[in-house]
Amino acid sequence: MRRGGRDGFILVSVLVSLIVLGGLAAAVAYLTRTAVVGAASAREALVIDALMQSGLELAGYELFSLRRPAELVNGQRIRLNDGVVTLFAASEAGKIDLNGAPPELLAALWTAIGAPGMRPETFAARVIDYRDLDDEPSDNGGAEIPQYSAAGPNRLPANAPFERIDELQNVLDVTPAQVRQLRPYLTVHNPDGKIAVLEASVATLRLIPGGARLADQIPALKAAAQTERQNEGQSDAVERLLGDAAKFVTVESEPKAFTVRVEAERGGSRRAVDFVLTASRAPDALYFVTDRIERRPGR
Ligand SMILES: [Ca+2]
Repeated sequence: MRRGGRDGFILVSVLVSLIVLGGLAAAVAYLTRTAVVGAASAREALVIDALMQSGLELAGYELFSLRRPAELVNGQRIRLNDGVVTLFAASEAGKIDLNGAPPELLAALWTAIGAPGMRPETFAARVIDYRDLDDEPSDNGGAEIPQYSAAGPNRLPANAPFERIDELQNVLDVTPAQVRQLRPYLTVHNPDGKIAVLEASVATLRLIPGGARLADQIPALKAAAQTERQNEGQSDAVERLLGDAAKFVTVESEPKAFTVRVEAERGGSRRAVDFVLTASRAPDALYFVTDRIERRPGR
């Protein structure tokens, strides 16, 4: 009885040991498997990073060194050793700058998207009051600290330049949905505020006060001179089209800043990043990457 009890005790302790050992073995197996899976996904991430970097450097070389127009870089699909990279590029010089644009241009943009709830002049005044350093509300319904405070707690104008387009939704009575509509026309990387005619979309040219003729004729002019962008004849022809739009635009074609989206694919993995590339004045660099935003692949 005593002996049997003792055997029973031994058996129980062996059983406990086996369970513990079994548990340990399972844990070790799990950890090993996790480490293997982890190493594979770390390698995958490195390869995607390398594809991304190659795409970015290729786009930078084409835009700033070869000075290819953004529209020729846009849509390029390149097969590299280990995957595929797709490039999308748009010149920031062809967009309306939230910090540099004059009120007439901001008002024209608001009119173009047909946004309700605010007069175009009021939108322009509020954008300018949000970014200017002073606390004096502009005419036409501008807004500074008292108007923001009345709208709710923690509401204030930045009284500093916009750093991102998304910041526009902090401007009094501008909604996130309206920011989404405005976004394709806007930038914060064209600080002198003039729209580069040869870089702008037709939709942007069309909304510029007096820009309808430019919008109608620029596409044909660009197609004719696609390979000779520095061509004087083309510049003269564009100059003649400017008319009343002249105060809002420039014909200069010096590359300044671009948004480049690089989409990298390999196997089932995809990644997309928007980079902002800004021309550099440093002798050893053509451009700087001044912003980087992770995006969902596909657009
Ligand atoms: Ca202000």
